[in-house]
Parts: sequence; C-alpha cells; structure tokens
Amino acid sequence: MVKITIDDKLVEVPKGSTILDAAKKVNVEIPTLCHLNLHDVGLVNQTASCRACVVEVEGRRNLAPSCATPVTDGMVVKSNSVRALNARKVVLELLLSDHPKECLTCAKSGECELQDLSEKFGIREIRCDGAQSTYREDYSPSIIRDMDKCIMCRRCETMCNEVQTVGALSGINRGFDAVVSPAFEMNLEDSVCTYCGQCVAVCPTGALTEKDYTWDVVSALADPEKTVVVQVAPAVRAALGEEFGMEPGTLVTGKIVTALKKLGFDNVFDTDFAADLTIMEEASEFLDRLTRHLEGDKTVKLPILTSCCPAWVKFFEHQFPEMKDIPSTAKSPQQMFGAIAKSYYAEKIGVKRENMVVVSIMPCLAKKYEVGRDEFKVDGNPDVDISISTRELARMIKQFNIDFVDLEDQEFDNPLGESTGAGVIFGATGGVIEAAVRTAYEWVTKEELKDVNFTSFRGLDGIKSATVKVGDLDLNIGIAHGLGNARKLLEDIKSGKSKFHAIEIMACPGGCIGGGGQPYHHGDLDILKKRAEAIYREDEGKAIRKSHENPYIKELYSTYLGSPLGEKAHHLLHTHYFN
Ligand code: HC1
Ligand code: SF4
Repeated sequence: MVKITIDDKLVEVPKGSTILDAAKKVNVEIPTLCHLNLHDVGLVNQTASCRACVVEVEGRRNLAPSCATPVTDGMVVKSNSVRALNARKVVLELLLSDHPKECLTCAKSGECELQDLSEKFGIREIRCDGAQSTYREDYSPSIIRDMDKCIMCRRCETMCNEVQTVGALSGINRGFDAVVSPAFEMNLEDSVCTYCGQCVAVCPTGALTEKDYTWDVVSALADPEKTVVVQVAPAVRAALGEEFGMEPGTLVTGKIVTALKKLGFDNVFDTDFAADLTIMEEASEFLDRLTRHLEGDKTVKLPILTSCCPAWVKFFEHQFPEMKDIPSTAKSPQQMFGAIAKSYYAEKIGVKRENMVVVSIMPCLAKKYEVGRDEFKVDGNPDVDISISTRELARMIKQFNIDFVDLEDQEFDNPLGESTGAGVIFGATGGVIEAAVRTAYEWVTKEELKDVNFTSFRGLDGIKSATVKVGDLDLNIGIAHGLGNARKLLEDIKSGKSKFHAIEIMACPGGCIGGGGQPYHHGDLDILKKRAEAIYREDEGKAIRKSHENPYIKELYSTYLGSPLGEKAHHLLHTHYFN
C-alpha cells in the first residue's frame, strides 16, 4: 500500500493506483474529460490527452495529469491550487477554441461533459479563438459522426477496439487534422461498424450521437390515414425514468403506456410479447437441432447462438461469415413484432399493411439499422417503420409537455401487449437464454419447472457459463455480453474447443439495459446493475413467467401461425444471414 496526501487528506491506496484513484477514495473531485474507467466491462481509457485533470505535486516542476500519474509513498498533491485551476481553465479554452459553438442546436446539449466543465469554470469568452478544423458530417442509419466536435479523447476508439474488438474507429492524421475515423475516412456505413452505439454511449461531447427520428414519428401520428402502433422494448422500462430525475432502477412500465397513449399512438404494445414469441421459435429450433445432434446427424451444428441483437448479427456477418449457419434463424423480437403486427393484427383490425406504421422504442441504436434491412420488408414496405431510442422517447415526452413522473399507470393493449416474465428478462445479459431454458426444460421433461430463477445466468461477468440438468441431459450454456467477449466464445467454436450447446450473445455491456440508446450513464456502472435488478423485479412480479404459457401467444399459434417452425411461422418469423 502507498500513503499520499491530497488536499491535506491522508489516503492509503494499493501500489500502482493513480492520483485520480486516490482522490476518488477521499471524495476529492478532480474533473476529467478523456479519462473513463469502466473496469467491470473492460474499458479503461487512460490516454491523458485532455489534461483537464492536472494537479500540483509537491517537489515537481510540471503539473501532473492525475489520471495517468502513479502514486508514490509520501506524495503530497494539491488538486485545487490556483496554478492547477488556471491550467485547467486554459485547457478548456484551448479545447473550445477548436470546437463549434453550437450548444443551442447540439444533440448533446445538456449531456455534454465539455459543456458541463466550461460552465463549472465560468468560461464566458475564448481568449485564443482562431482557425477551426472542419470535417464532413457522416450520417448512417443509426449514428451521426460530427468530428468538428471531437476532442480526441479516444474513448470511442478504446470502446470500439478494445471492448468490442470491432476495429471500426482509429485515430488518423496528425496535429490539427488528427481525427478519429473509420479507415481511409470512409463512412461508418461502409465500415465494419456494428452500430452497437457504445462509442456514442461514452463520447463526452456531441461528436457521436444517434440519428434522431422523433419527428418522423410525430409526422406519422399526425397523419389521419395511418394507424400507428408502438412496441416498447424490455430494457426501456428500467431506464426511461432516469431522464425525468427518477432513481436508476425505477420501473416505469405503466407510465410509459400512459405517455404513449397521450402522444397519440393507436395501440401501445409490448416487445416482450414478441420476446415470448421468439422463445417459442428459438427454443423449438434449439431442441430440433439438439435432438438431431444426439441422434448422430453430423450436418447439425451446435452450439446454437441467439440472434436477437442486430449489432451482434452484423458483427458475425462481418467477422465470422463462415459461421453464419450457427446462429438461430429466429428474427429478433423487434422484427417478429413488426411481421405479426403487419399481418395478423392488421388483418384482424382490417387495416392495409401500407396504412399501418409500426414504431419501436428501443434501448439500442442498431435497431434503427435493423428496421431498414431488406429482408425485413414486404414489397419495399418495412415490418417496422421507425425505431427510436429511450432518449428520443424522453425528448418526445418533454416536447409534448407530459408530466411523466406524475402519470398514472396503464396496461398495454392486447393482443400484442401481454407478456410473461420470460419476455421481460430479455433486457438483461443472460435473460434470453434463461427464458429459453425455462421453456425448453418443460418441453423436454414434460414436468413443471419449480424454480424458474437461473441465477447463475445473471450478473455482469463478461462471460458466464452454467450447466443445467434437463432430464437426462446436462445442458451447457454460455453467455457473453460485449462483442470482445463474444469473439472469445466464437474463436472457441471455430477451433472446436467450445463445450456449449447454446450461447446467448448481446453486443452491449450489460445487455440491452446498457444499450447505446439508453440514458447516458456517464461512467457509473452501478446504474446498469440497478436497471438489471429492476428487470428481474418485473419478472418476479408477473403472474406467468414462461413464454409458452402466454395465453395470447397460444392463441396466435392456434388461430394463425400453426406450430412453431411450421410453414407460416417460418415465413413470418425466421430470416437468413449474409456474408
Ligand atoms: Fe433488446 Fe430484444 S432484448 S434486443 O436487448 O431481443 O434493443 O430491451 O427489444 O428485438 O425483446 C434491445 C431490449 C429488445 C429485441 C427483445
Ligand atoms: Fe464501434 Fe460500435 Fe461505435 Fe460502430 S457503433 S464505431 S462498432 S463502438
């Protein structure tokens, strides 16, 4: 252990700690911009490029960046000396001198860490205003890159390369022209980007933001010719309240329904219903593959991989194309919902497909890209028309002057709004496979599953594994969240080392609760844990907790789809993948 003094406070920290680590321990707040430590999910950005965290160290001539300076025994640090404060102010002025002054129209206004610090330091003019570097804006279906606002903190690069191992972003050029970009300055859309949105989640400024579709939703709602239905993803209910000052982990399911009705949607449905439907298809596919495998059919591939996360799908299409026959062919719940809404439900209420608009509220930015994929269209008409994020929904609710906190709870509409606890837990890492096992267990053993809680599937460990006894079979389950962790499991499959029968993969750390479209967590991972707890609370409170027991799902199969994996189900609910 090493003892140091910071602002007259004595603190003891392990060898190798930084001054910033030590300061946190005694609640000395040193501002940071480039620094980000999400150690639990493998992200430590320690580029020391912004210098906002400089402090004075007794006996040293130069100010030291506290995020990258290791402590030494007996060190005496002043975080708040006039010299350190002045230096920080100059750092901020220099950053602002090469930054657009567009706070009024910036998508990140109110959430921008540079704006926050400038406000804190009372910067009212930029003394060294001069030439500014300019780059063209890069629009993709999910993400907008506005590199004029980049401060070269490299958080996005660390996230994309080290945590997600996608390699879409890297620092290019030198000096004034230095910028973080896809290779050869190509558009994100032409790169290997998965649209996971995790770079957006950690960007401190407005350089990386989501593509906002809220006004497309408003236009659809204002069109008297259109029937506009909306679905709400599982993870949204555990996070939207944060945008209205509610405690992280507050469940706002009923308030979301009321808010969406007030916005004018004709029907407010639940993606969780489609998650139950996904389990019917995915569990059937899994058991079909498993049975054939056990019978010695060498053409069958195991493990089966879940396929509901579009960033993960894009990842394996780019990075493991030779394995595209391993994931389940089941569409994601978002897309299953759209397919059923525009067939079964549209027929039921007598509305033509082209007069129905399906909107989805998602914690995810990749879902915006997913809705535009050609295989999810019928004669050019998409199954889901518009996907907006949790943050965009919050913006709409604020624009419409709805007092969200005081809203009464309402229930989702039926038939596409009834869901089980199994549908809800899709929102947290491990939840999809837990839901699938709840159903597979009962289908295989023909016995009631007494305890539906598979706690070994839960939690934030990057890779989890568990063995579940299903009848005579020991079922080996793998779970990865974060694409870097997924890559490890895929490499094992490739080299024949994998022992798993089924694997769940979600691209975002924490699963959908940590999606790129969720309220910004600003580096506080406890927020993800609280959201996950909320998801499991909602599951606990449900009367039905197994997808195959959802009465509306049963009705959908008996009156419309036939059986899982049957012809109609296959046509509407399954897809294929591309190289
Ligand atoms: Fe997800 Fe899914 S759980 S992918 O994380 O399978 O986005 O919440 O809606 O489609 O149900 C996201 C969440 C979501 C789908 C479901
Ligand atoms: Fe990388 Fe994900 Fe950002 Fe794409 S969206 S650049 S894959 S972090």
